[in-house]
Amino acid sequence: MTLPLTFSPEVIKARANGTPIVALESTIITHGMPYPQNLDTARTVEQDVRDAGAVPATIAVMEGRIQIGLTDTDLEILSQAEGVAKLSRADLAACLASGGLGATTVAATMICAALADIHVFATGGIGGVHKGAEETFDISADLRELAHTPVTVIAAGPKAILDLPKTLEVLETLGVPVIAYGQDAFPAFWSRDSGLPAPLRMDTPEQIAAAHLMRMRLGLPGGQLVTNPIPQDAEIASHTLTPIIAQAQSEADSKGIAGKAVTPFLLNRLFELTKGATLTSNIALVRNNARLGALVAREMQR
Ligand code: PSU
Ligand code: MN
Repeated sequence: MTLPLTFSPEVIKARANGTPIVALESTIITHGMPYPQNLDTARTVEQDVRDAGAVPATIAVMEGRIQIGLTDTDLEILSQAEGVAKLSRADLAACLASGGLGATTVAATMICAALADIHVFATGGIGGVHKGAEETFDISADLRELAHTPVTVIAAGPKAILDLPKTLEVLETLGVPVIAYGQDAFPAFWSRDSGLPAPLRMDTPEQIAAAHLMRMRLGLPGGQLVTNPIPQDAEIASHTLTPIIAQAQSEADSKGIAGKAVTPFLLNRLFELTKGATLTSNIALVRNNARLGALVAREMQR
């Protein structure tokens, strides 16, 4: 049986020419940002990858096939579609088998990227261990995917809606290299410094690419998490966000929001409560990660 993979014309060309490719996820489009900013951002981030010398491959499931690279029409459909499935490792095959439409999370995007022989993936933030996980057991499948699938993921760190010390502990248990780019501190999405030290630090795309290739040579399964601090001018002070996150979290608890709905609910409430400031920052950090992703992909290709 052949894989249900469809490559966009741009990605087909890149594969033929040996141009470096950077995977991008689609849950950020369908569940992470409102329309029309989601569409604008998807287009802008793709262009950032091109401007940095690589080809973007935004990944989603459409009509029961894994699309590696979306056309502009695909992006328009996805950004406005209602009720798109949020696909993680557990849901991917079922959505494909039923011919459905779905957006891929970090975990599912890693799986699809690896199937397409793409080693670098840039996004905003990964999922992690949620606050109160000792009660709810809510730990994102993104963490185990990093331990399984050989893709280097460039993110701005886990969102401050998560429990960061527990997230780092789980990543350590799973044997996932957690690298801060250009600083010692572990970045926390909207802020450059979580107050926690990062387990590893790297200062160049070359180092990141070399470490990825070395893991493969050693036969170690899994990828790496590169945490790239948000640009300084887009940062939101943690003393501003902390009370707002607490409010959003308590609303989620009292409404009984659980499972897959937690992350989208919290992101949307933060957007409303900060009058859009979290979205502006989110866009800036995704773009920053896309540019670094392109540089790492170029190094990996050499
Ligand atoms: N970061 C964002 N927006 C998002 C997500 C992360 O800024 O929408 C998505 C990613 O796709 C990530 C997912 O993989 O949330 C994690 O969801 P969960 O906690 O349910 O695994
Ligand atoms: Mn979850």
